[in-house]
Order: sequence, then structure tokens, then C-alpha cells
Amino acid sequence: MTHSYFNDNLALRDPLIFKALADEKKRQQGQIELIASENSVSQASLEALGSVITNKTVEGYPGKRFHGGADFADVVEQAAIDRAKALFGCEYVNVQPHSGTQANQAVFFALLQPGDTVLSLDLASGGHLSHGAKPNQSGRWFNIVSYGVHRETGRIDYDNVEALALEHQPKLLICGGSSYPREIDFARMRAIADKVGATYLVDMAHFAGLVAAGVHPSPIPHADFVTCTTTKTLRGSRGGLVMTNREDLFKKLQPAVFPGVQGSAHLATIAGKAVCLGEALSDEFKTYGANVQANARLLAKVLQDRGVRIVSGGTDTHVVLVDVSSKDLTGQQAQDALSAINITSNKNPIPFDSARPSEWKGLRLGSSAGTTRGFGADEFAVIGSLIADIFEAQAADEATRARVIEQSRATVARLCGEFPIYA
Ligand code: DSN
Repeated sequence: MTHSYFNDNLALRDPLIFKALADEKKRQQGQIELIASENSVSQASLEALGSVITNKTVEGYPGKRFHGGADFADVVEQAAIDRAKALFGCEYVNVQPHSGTQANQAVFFALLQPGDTVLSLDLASGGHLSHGAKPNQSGRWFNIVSYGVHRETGRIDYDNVEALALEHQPKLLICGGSSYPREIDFARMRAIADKVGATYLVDMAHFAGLVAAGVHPSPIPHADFVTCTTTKTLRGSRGGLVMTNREDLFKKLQPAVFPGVQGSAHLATIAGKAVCLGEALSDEFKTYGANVQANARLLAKVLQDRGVRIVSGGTDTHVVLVDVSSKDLTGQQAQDALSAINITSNKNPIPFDSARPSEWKGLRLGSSAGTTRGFGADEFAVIGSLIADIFEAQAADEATRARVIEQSRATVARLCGEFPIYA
């Protein structure tokens, strides 16, 4: 091996990848990020993610590894476990899942046999692929029964959940997902699970940071298992966690994660998880969580005041689910319109939507990344106006639309300049 292997930087060794990463950094610096599952990790998290611990292979858990040389791996993983326990007030945590999907997959593997019945929120109502969507392994290998939301209120129809549970006797009841913007009645769901003897899983991937900050109710006292990602509102590296207060279930979970559905742990990511969980224990993070929530509420209100329909009439989290058909747009058209002014978002189904992504009527927005950047009420009010302006400009003549695009891009550039990231 030449000496340069350990010394050449990325620019020298791989200019193509160096340039793509530099361009991505510029993209993030120069646009407003409103994808609800994204955030900007700290410099400290980036250092952990790019550390030499990525070289280390470990299977098993701290103190019980299959490979030697795991002393420092144990320090890192134990810190992530201890911090997650302190942050969420739970007894047992597994920090190894490579993503939220793998966290859910491990819970399925711990509890279920192929063909078993699972009751979960349908995708258009805000559920997640790994809760039983047809193309996912969960949808192929298990008997999935879906519940939804009230058409008028956009909120979970708990009576329907209970009726479906009584009819289908699921082994697992799941709530949470990726675009449900309202608080969930965790106690009611617990009662439904108990009525039919189901195990109860809450996937708090999206709102985990709000729970950590103390501005959203915690599912930990109610659920048998709680899964989440460490990205999104938790503002950390990309990966999953599984938590429980039940020793019997934890004993099933540990072998389900490894060797059940995963092999060697990704230690650099786990180091990144430890860093973000440590950051989330701070008072600063409590303020951050409160601001995320306030900014999302404000964004929803500004849009509503401009005649844009917000699914469920508002939000309790960082997610604002917009029905862009109220402005005669599809989700794709709305996403493209925002992209033209350097605001990034994603098309999304809304309750009772078409199954075809090209026909989806929804656009999902989120306040987490903008709040990390330092945007407050003034900036989110401007962002709401920019969004409404560009939606309305889609129906205008070409010259008007071009003018709105030019002015909006200038405003976005100004906001990004005033609130720089990774400067
Ligand atoms: N579940 C996807 C989302 O919410 O965007 C990825 O995390």
C-alpha cells in the first residue's frame, strides 16, 4: 500500500465524488429545506460519521462481541444506549438498526410469523412503507389490515381502529408513520391493543425530536415497542432505534436485530447517533423543539390564510401536509414549482388520494431543517408567502410567472445568506 493511501485527500484521490459532495454542500447552503424527514446535522455529528471507527467490524452487543478489538466500539455503542435511555426515559434500547425500516423489520421478526395479521395506518393517511405497504417485505409476508383517518377531520378514526382490531384480531398494532401531522392518542391505542391481546408498536420516526424536547407527548409509557430514526426532528445521523420497557420483549428484540435481520453494526453511524442523542439532552434542544413546532404551526396558518387547504386543518408536529389541489395543482407540479425557487419539498399522498404518485394531491412540508438553520417566525412567514405566491403564479401568464420566480429566488438567496450553514 502506498503512503498516499492514508494521506491523499478526497479531492486528489477521487475528483468526481469530491465535486459531487462539494456541489451537494452548496445545494444545501443555497436552498430552503422543507422535506419533513430531513435536517442538518451538527459539525460534531459529521466528524463522528467520518471517523476511523467505520473500519471496525463488530457483531453482538457491548461486552459480548464476536470480534476482538471492540473496546472503543463498546464505549461508543454504550454511550448511545445510555443517552437514548436518559433522553426518552426507557429501560431498554437497541441502537444498531441501520434505518427506521430495519428497526420496524426487527420488531416484526421478534414477534411475528409470516402470515400473521398486523393492523397499521395506511400510507395515504400518513403511515409508513415498512408498516405493511404492498411493495415492502412487510406487505408481502404479513396479512396487513389498514386503518385510516376521518375524511372531514383528517384525524385517526379510533372507533374504526377498534372495530378492525376486534374483527381481525391482529398480533401487532402499529401507529405513527411519515406524514400524519397530528398527536396520536397513545392511551386509546393501548386500550385497543389490550382488548385483542396485540403487541403495540409506536413508530415515532418523525416526531422523536419533539418527544425528546418535551413538546410532544411520549409514547414510551404506553407502547410495548417504540421505534424511531435518529434523523428528522432528532437531527442526527441516519439510522434507527428500538426502545421498550419490557425485559421479556427486549430479550426477543436483541437476537432479532442481530443476527436476525442485520450483521455487523455500523459504528460510525452509531457514533453519530450517540452525538445527536447527547445534543438532544441539552436545554438548547428543548428550545429547538418548541421552535420547530411553532414554526410549523405558523407556516400552516400563513398558507391557510392564502386559501391553501392544510390536511387536518393544521399540525401538532413539524409536518404540514398540504392539499395542493386547493390551488389546482398536483403534488408533482407543486414540488416542481417550489424547486424552481430553490425550496425543496416532496409530493405526498393525502388521505383518500390516488394510488398513482403522478396523481397525488399532496405536498409534505416540514419545519425541522429551517429551524436548525435559525429561521424563526419572521422567516417562516416569508417562506409561507413565497409558497403561496408561486402556487398562484402557476395560473398566471408566463411573464408574471417569470417575475415571481426571479423575485422569490432572490428572497430565498437572501434568507440563506442571512442564516448560513456549514460556513
Ligand atoms: N420515511 C421517509 C420519509 O418520511 O420521508 C424517509 O425517512
